Amino acid sequence: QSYLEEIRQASIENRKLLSVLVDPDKFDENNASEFIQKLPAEASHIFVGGSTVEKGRTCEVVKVIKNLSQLPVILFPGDHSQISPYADALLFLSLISGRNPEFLIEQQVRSVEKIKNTNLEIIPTGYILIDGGNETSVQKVSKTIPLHQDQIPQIVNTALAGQYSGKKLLYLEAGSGAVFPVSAEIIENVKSALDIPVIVGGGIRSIQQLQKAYEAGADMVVIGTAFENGSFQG
Ligand code: 1GP
Repeated sequence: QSYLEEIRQASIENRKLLSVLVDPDKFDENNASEFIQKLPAEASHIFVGGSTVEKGRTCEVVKVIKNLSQLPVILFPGDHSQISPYADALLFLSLISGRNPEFLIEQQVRSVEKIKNTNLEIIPTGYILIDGGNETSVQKVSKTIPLHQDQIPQIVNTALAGQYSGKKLLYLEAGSGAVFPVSAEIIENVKSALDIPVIVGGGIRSIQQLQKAYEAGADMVVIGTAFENGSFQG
């Protein structure tokens, strides 16, 4: 079974995917079963990760979720400390919109010892940070400047550079808690230029925004904050 293959297949068949992002620092194990039960029926994946996570928390959280849910659990790590062998797959991220070697290669090299003896499926993923109207923690932690929403050719070229260098997924990120999500125009342009599946996340809080992202061509949408605090406008 390949999780990447499932995402690719869904993309080909135009079956839209919805990933719920769990930030281990904000996850309350005591309410875990309630949280899982309340997830929308459309949820297809659970991502686990955050910009900064207290050491060791990721493993605990992944184990709790794996016990309660059948959904694939995919790591979406902010750094190498957030790698857990109990998850199903790992987005092996490179922050290709930025020019900070720490998140282009250093964290990746540092994660190898933790990954190489696990069964985690490694999914090379190009990660592009786009301005969402506020300074998000990914911007602060990565010390990179997001691409502006107007810079569409630059965003498309960055995405294509990711695909040409072998990334299997492309993630358009406005940052957790973004004021506004990645625009439909950006998603349309990136999707039509690329052959690989496109993931979109950051600042999506309503069914309208979710539909808009899907209609623009997102294969998978990631929602964290709005499910975390129960504020999603369904
Ligand atoms: C962050 O894209 C995700 O990486 C989710 O963002 O918390 O704003 O939903 P939100």
